[in-house]
Amino acid sequence: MPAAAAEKTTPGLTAEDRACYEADGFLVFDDVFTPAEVEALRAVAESAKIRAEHQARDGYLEKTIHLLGLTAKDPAFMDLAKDPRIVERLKPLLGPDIQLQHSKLAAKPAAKNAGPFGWHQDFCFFPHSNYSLAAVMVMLDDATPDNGCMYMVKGSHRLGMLDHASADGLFTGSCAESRCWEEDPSKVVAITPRAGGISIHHCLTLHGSPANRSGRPRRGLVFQYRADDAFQFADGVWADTGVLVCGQRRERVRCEAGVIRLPKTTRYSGNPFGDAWNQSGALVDRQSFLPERYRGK
Ligand SMILES: O=C(O)CCC(=O)C(=O)O
Repeated sequence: MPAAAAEKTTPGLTAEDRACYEADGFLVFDDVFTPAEVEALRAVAESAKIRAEHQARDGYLEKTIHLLGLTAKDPAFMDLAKDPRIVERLKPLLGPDIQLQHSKLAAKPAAKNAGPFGWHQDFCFFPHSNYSLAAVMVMLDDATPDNGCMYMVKGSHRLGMLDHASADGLFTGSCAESRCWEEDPSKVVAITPRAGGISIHHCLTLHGSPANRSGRPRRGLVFQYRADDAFQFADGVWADTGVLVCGQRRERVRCEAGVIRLPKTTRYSGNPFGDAWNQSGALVDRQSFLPERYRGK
């Protein structure tokens, strides 16, 4: 559907949706995209170029692979990142000015019992000056407990940043505070949108996904969004980091995050805290930030 037509008919969130997000830290919607749209997205995800990149990754048959910079790989993914059916649902949560922080294909392999992904809070990977960040997963396959759907801990977005460090202080990517999902199993919810459905979760919502027991792949397209006034403190920037999906750049930073532990990793050569100080990736025209008379100098 052309973006302008969709915008007229696309709902945002109801008051009930907003109350649920506030209380639980996540939302699930089925039938956001039609079967034909899902089919078209699957075809792109299965294209020779993306398949080759996926298969070039170490352990792709056993591990969940996250192929980052997805919107730069095909315009269909950039269109999806900006689709009003997603963006209108985000505006009540993040405000009118929204950027992409990253995008990825999240592919859990078909091999039996492959690809468990540990409990974590997204924000701890890429801390920002405020918590106005939310991730959207668009399912290309039905998400089920059998194929390693995500699980989320209700209300965990109100726990603040949890410990994700090893004893010697390196960021591990997995939460070390198991009481948060073990203490009260009634708070642990399977997130099961069908293909074409989406989930939206807060950047502090504790989540993870177990191994795939189904023998079939489980693929989702993940878009991490941030409010324009959220300033990134650590981790990488990808080609599409900082791409504006709606509204404007206000060139303001809102600080509410308090004390933040920076994730120190060995992933980046030279800088243990990543290259976030750039704030934007190669797709963003940095000249556009400057007044006209300084551009091209
Ligand atoms: O692909 C998965 O199952 C996990 C995805 C996830 O947790 C994330 O992207 O933060």
